[in-house]
Formats: sequence, structure tokens, C-alpha cells
Amino acid sequence: MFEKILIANRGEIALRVIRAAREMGIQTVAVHSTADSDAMHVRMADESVCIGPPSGTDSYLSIPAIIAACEVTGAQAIHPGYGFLSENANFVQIVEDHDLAFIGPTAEHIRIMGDKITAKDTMRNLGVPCVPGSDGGVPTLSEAKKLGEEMGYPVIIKATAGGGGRGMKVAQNADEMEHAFMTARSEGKAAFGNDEVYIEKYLTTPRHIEIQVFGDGKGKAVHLGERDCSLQRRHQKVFEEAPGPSITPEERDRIGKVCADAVARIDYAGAGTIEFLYENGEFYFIEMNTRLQVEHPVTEVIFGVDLVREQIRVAEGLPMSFTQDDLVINGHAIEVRINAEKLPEFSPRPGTITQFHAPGGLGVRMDSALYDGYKIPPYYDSLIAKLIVHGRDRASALARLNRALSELIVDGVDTTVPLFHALLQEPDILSGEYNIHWLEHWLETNLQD
Ligand code: MV4
Repeated sequence: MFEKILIANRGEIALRVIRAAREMGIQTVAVHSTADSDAMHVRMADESVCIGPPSGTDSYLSIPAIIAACEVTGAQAIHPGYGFLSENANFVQIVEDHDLAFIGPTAEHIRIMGDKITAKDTMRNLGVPCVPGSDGGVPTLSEAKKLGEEMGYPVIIKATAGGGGRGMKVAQNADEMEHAFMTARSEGKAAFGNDEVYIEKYLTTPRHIEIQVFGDGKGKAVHLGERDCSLQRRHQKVFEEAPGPSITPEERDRIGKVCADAVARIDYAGAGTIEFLYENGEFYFIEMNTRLQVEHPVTEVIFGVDLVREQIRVAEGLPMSFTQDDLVINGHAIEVRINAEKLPEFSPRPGTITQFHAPGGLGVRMDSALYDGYKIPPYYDSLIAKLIVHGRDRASALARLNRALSELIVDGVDTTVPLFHALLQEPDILSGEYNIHWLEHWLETNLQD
């Protein structure tokens, strides 16, 4: 059993892990940059270690500094949170080489899913439905053009090292192929040092539906349904909900079982998310994320489970504390991401919080590291709070979101809160009829002066 764990992260997700650890009687070590000396995660942890200057590269991404912090404090395991080192296979290898435990999947699983061609090939072989496209990499423009003719346009060219929307180009017709192919390649090369690309049929109006899976690393796995994360701007999610308003219980059971079986067969350990595009009643695998995700709370509240506690248990070699039959959905949950950003450009607005009041009451959860007088540093992500509401059905959750937003006070910086007040007036949001393009289109017609 772990007596002490180190959290290699900051902000609300560091608090999330500290809270789970404390409930398990595990001591916590926070790490922080010099810009985060007064941060809430430092105050809330049992101990803290300064690991470097403000830049994330020199602090939260510094592998030697984090390993040294474990050695100095005697922490036995590392929880990476999301972002930073959470999907860095090399880091996981180094952690294990130092006889420390990584609270997450193996380096090998992270590596497989980090390469999108290998991930897709692995998932297809495990029986997961994928977007039709090239089998593996497409090395030349002439092969790309041949595939375009065979598959029919539009197609999308994706960098194998990409993900989250980077190194992706759509070709609407044969004339656009050369430019799309070359651009995806050079973006892949520039951003990830890998110019390998693959091609898929381009789905024009899908929803983004992701399945939460959880494995014990020993051949057992479960699914915890889906989240609909279609409301995104520039590949940043802004509003997520569970269950997905377009998914039936039969569809959930079917795709959920496919996903749980797939990760069970590879002995996957811990939390994972299998991302799909969903169009005309069909699921098409695109990527797998081998981490706890920002939006995990909507799943936690409808299933009544603590995913971080389960991650820690599995990393200790314990079994999961539930079986598939124990996992029953209760109601509906919505998360909105409150960013310190100025609308309509969503430009980051670091600064001092002059007044903060978190909403509360039945069915309201606020995951945030804010406090009165907190100074949001300019060096990191602009997410400052996640407001999660839970209701007996979708309509109650929407009403509760409206009520909670009206209680919330964040003064001193601009935030994305006005966006959510506006979205709650939209018939398509109230009815759940949106796809991956809805928000960008709405922002163009409603927010640009
Ligand atoms: C696609 C697609 C349409 N067809 N693949 C964007 C991020 C990356 N995770 C995959 N992405 C997409 N892949 C095929 N074959 C459309 C997108 C996409 C998207 C996906 C999910 C949520 C928002 C999106 C916004 C634009 C494009």
C-alpha cells in the first residue's frame, strides 16, 4: 500500500488527486514552480517541493526534478493528472526504473496509443469499429490520391503522431489532395518530428462521443458509459455531458462492452478513454487517451464512483472496487469549463481574483483551485474551474446549471461564464441537438460583434 504519493501537476486536478489520497489515508506531496508558491495545491498537500522556474518545461515537465522530489520526500508513487507528463511513455519508463510506481497505464500502452496508426490498428484487431481509411501509413502523394479516388471524397489526412486536432487536413476533392497531404506531413514533422500520415473518410457532421474504460491491468475491465464532448472550440472542449443525449441504453451497452473487452484483452491498467465519432447511429474509433481526463467528473457523478481512488487502488495491485453489474447510471451530469479568457476571442486573461464565491447546494460540484486574492499566473492553461451539475434527468441538470452559474462569482478577470449563460438560451442546447461543428458556427454568428 502507498503511504505517500507525489502529484506531478497543479491547479484543480492536483486538488482532485490530493482529496482522493487523503480519503484513503495516503500522504501527499505537491510539486510547484516558483510561480505557484502560493497555489492552492501547495497549501492543500501535506508537503511541497519547488521544482523549478515558472515555465512548465522547466518545472512540471522536468523529469529529473520530479524524480528528485520523490527521492527527497520518500513518495512511492506519482499521479500525473492530465496534460504535462501524463501521456509520456519515456517518463513512465524512468519512474519505473527508479522503483517508483506510476499511477496510470504501462509505458507500452501509452506508446501504442500515442501513435495513432498503431492505436487504430490495435483497436481494429480488438474488434473496435474504426473510420474507414488507409491500412497504416500513406507514404506518397500518388498513393494518397489513389486512396482518395477509391474511398471517395471528402477525406482527412492525419499525422500519426498528432491528436487533439493537430496535424490534420481535409481534402474536399482530388485538387485539394496535394496541399492537404503536404501540409499534414509538414505539420506532423514540425510539431512531433514525425511526418508519417494516414487517411480516413471525412465524416461531415458527427458527434464526439467518448467511452470511459477502466482496467485492473490483469485482464479485467469495465466501461462507464459515454460522454458527449461535441461542444468544442479549436479542439478545446467547453461543455461536456453524460450520458450523451443521442445515445440509447442499447447502443451504450453494445459499444461499452466492445471497449471494455478490448482493454481487458490487452491487460490495460487504470483509466482510459476511447474516442469515437458518432454519425447516423454508428461509432467510429479515432483515438484513445491513456489518462484521467478533464471531464471525468460527469462520469463520476452519474455512476457514483471515485475514478482517482480506483486509479490508486489498481496502481497498488488491488482489484477494482466494482464490477460491470455494479455500474448503474443515476441521472444526468453536465460540466462547463470556466477559463480565464476574454470573449469573443477567448484570449487568456491572467490576473488577480478580487472576489470568488463557489456555487453549492444539491447536485453541484465545483472543482477549482481558486481562492479570494489568488493571482492566476500567465504561464499555464487558462482553465480555472470546472462546474459540474447533476440532476435526475437532463432538464433538471440544465436547470441546476443555470442556477449554479447565477450563484457563481469570479471577479477580477474575464471568464467564459457569459458563454454558458448564452448557451443555456439556445434551443439546440436545450434539446441536445448539436454536433462537433455547432459551437464554432454559433460563435461565428453570435459572438463576433
Ligand atoms: C475526424 C473528423 C472527421 N472525420 N476524423 C479532431 C481532433 C481529433 N481528435 C480528431 N478530429 C476529427 N477527426 C474523420 N475521419 C473530424 C474531427 C474533428 C473533431 C472531432 C471531435 C471534436 C471536434 C472536432 C472538430 C473538428 C474536427
